[in-house]
Amino acid sequence: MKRKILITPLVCLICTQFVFSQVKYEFTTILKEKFTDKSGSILTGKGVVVGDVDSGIDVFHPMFFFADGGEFTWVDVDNDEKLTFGTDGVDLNGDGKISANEILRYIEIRDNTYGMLGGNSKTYNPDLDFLYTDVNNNKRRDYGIKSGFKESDASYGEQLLILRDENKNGRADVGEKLSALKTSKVRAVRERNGNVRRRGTDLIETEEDSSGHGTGVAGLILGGHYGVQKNHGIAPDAEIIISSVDYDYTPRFVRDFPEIITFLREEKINILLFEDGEWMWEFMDGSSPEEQLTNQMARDGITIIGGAGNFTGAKMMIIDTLEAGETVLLEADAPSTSEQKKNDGVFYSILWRENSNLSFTVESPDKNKTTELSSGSGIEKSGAYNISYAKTSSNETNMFRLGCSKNDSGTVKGRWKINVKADKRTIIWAYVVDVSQSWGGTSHWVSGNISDESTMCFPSTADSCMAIGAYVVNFGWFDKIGDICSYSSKGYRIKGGLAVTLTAPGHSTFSCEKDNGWQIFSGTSSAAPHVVGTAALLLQYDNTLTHADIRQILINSASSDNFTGTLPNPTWGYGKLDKEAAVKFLMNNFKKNN
Ligand SMILES: [Ca+2]
Ligand SMILES: [Ca+2]
Ligand SMILES: [Ca+2]
Ligand SMILES: [Ca+2]
Repeated sequence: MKRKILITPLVCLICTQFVFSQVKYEFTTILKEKFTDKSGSILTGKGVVVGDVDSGIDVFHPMFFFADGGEFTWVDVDNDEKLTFGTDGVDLNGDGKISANEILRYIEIRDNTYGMLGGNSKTYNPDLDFLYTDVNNNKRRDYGIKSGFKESDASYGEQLLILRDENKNGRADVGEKLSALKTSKVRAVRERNGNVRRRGTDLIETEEDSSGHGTGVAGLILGGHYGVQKNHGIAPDAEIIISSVDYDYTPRFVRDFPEIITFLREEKINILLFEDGEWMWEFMDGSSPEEQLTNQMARDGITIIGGAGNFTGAKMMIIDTLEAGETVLLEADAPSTSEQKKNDGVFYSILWRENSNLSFTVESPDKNKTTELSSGSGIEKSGAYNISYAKTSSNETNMFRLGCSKNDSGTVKGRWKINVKADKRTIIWAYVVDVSQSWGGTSHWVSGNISDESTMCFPSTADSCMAIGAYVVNFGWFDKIGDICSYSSKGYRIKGGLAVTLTAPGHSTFSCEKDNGWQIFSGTSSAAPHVVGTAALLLQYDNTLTHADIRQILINSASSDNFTGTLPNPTWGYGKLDKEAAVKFLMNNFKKNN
């Protein structure tokens, strides 16, 4: 899958064409019980603002508008007691007549779930599809600036509506109500170039979601409408602000990370969600300015949550102990093409915490070697290759980093050998990645002590961040339902202490997809939004809850089973998210510390 966004590829599903429809699947974002806040309103995340570091969002998806445009009864113009598309209508202007611009049609929401949701029926399914008034009678829903709509237009296009299918028979019966969708749930988007789009000003002009990832994440948190359709996000009345990531070609892959986080802080969000995972050229010890800023935000009361990463099993990490005077050989293979991209760069970083001197020689695929490198920075020529290197340190962690390319923009294909020598006993953490920035380990270690012991990713390495692992629901490739996803990052932080705080449903869950679709959404990308949505419910109940309060509530209410074993542990953290138990714990047991 593209970049370091925390989703995993669907290759296995795509090539096998399973028929899923006969099985009943779990909607992991629907609470099994109804809860109300202190004033009697249902807990839907109302009043809570989530900030998400992500790929963007499809602001036109019907799941991202509040149903605040009024209630209407549809009019059975041809008197056949059925909702007849292109004939029947809705009297939006209340003049007692159905005018040409009030005729109803529906959008068939594309069901990209291999039949799991049972959509794509080519008939109107109120559980999944949306109604609209086909103002220009061209039989499709027009929307956006290009079709002449403005920021002030309800649902940013031809009027969207949802059916209140009161008798739950999957049809529009005479007398059943429609709710008009109006206001966007998206408060603002910081686009990839830093430009900010705001609801009420120019949100309608927001750039496309670059990969569709953020649309899936937002759908899990706050898509849809409580109690109306088959599926909706955990907190459908929350609002979201997206800070879109743009990726560079070399590490740090995320551009403008400080600005991305600062923007969300200034927007006064209640919850910050990291939907990006990095490992290259990071100290992984929480020392970066961005992680420090995150810690300050947590102290200021903002709840910080991130996907732990999909890094386990990727063969991109080595953990080894070198004795004094010992030399170890770390070997990596790089392909010429990496996820359809010419692989013209491979990167390494080696971290250690001891106050020891390490030296490195790098042998490029043409078997030329650098001199012994141990300090400073520069560029070494090694045959046809250029090897940039730097030794740096945070206050606590040492890093030796390498960036390797070939003359004349050639590929880095072949076997890379790094000899590491230590002057005293030293534990090293050694990472590799190539230009694909892929979870798939397209360039990966082939010798050395390849390890999955501690596979946590930045920026969930921040001290303040609740890092969320993913477990299997509905369908796993190789993993049992209920068990941890084999790729879910785990283990310990480099400073010690458990890396994973909690786990949540991550594979396979359902969310909306950009361009009017539904999709299967998987990865720690999917797990973290489940925790975010739950935190939004808690904050609606008590908006004085701090990051530490929410962490305590989630940990205390997390569940265990035969898969988790004794908790806490390095794979599961404090256990599986239990949404209902978390709300009950807050209502019945929680004592605020301050
Ligand atoms: Ca009719
Ligand atoms: Ca009318
Ligand atoms: Ca139209
Ligand atoms: Ca009905």
